[in-house]
Amino acid sequence: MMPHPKTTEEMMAAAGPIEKNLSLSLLQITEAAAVASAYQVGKGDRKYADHVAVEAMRRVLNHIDMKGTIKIGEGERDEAPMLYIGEAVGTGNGPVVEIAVDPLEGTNLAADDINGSIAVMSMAEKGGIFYGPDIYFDKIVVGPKVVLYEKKTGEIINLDAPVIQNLKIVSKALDKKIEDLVVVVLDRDRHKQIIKDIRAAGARVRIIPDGDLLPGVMTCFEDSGVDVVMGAGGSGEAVLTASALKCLGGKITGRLVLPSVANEKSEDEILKEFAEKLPRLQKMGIPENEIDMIRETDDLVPGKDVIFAATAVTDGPFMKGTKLLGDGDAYMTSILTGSSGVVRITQSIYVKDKENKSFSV
Ligand code: VTB
Ligand code: MG
Ligand code: MG
Repeated sequence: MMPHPKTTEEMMAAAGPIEKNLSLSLLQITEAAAVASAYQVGKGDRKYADHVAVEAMRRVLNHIDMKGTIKIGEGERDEAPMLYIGEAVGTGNGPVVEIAVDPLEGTNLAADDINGSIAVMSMAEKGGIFYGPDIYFDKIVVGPKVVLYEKKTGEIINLDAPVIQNLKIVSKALDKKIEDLVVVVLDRDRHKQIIKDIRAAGARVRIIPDGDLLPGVMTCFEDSGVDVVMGAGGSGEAVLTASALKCLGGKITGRLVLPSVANEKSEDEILKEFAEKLPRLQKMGIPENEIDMIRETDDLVPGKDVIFAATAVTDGPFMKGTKLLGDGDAYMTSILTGSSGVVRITQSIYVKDKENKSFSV
């Protein structure tokens, strides 16, 4: 017998305490960062755009009643102005919450006013977010239909398999010709081979300058125009992608790689970096023999009560960029989702002077 479909009430009831109590706070955090960086869009200073996003996030975070810890993000040392890995955030009263963050994902995109930059964060309960360094993560991201197909057939997406084999699985799972599949890949020298392989398999490649996190989320939306994301990006971005996938039913599979390996450096450089990074990795609970193990959605985000929010800074897929309406007023769209399965694409308008302002969206 078919399982009885869930009612909306049942879905709401399925939300854990973090989703129930902190979803709106999470949205406010990404919105605050997006507004702050919106003032810097097109100004060519990516570092400053990043800086204001970090500061805005920290200000809002520290008003929230929770015992939060940044588990993965950017900047590993305790030097302001980053939200550094290991930083304690929140008032210190309330639930224990683990956080993955990228205050401004796509700093270049924001600085040059190119589509796709977002302010993004995810949260989960204790032990719910992968604790790891800000290095690279080589990956394949696919949507829920592929996960279902894997379960039915036992044919599994595998990072070490030939590209064509993985694309054949996606093609069958989505019931699309390989020729019609769109694979998003970051425009980096390290991806020259994979781009060739995808094209040789007959699929299309969408090469993007930065920001392969949101395309990963898009794999979960039918007709979003993105079927797969492949290639190495930041590990923080991978955990954030995994948080969204966990809520939406998609899958990420991949492994951590050191920057020198990802960017094809000399043997000496690789050894040097390895020696530098190893103690740091070990301190985070990643022994040498586990650095390059395959990690999937549940390894990156073991949490059950997971929430994810991204607010568009510049225009992007299913979201309009943050618009500044004058006098500090702003209009923005976000995606907010949680483990219960509820997905919200929200619009927010911040109107500071209600009497003197007429506004449109
Ligand atoms: C990717 C991309 C990001 O960093 O994670 C990339 O999705 C990886 O770093 O938008 P490299 O630029 O060194 O390749 C970003 O471009 C910026 O965080
Ligand atoms: Mg980033
Ligand atoms: Mg960033």
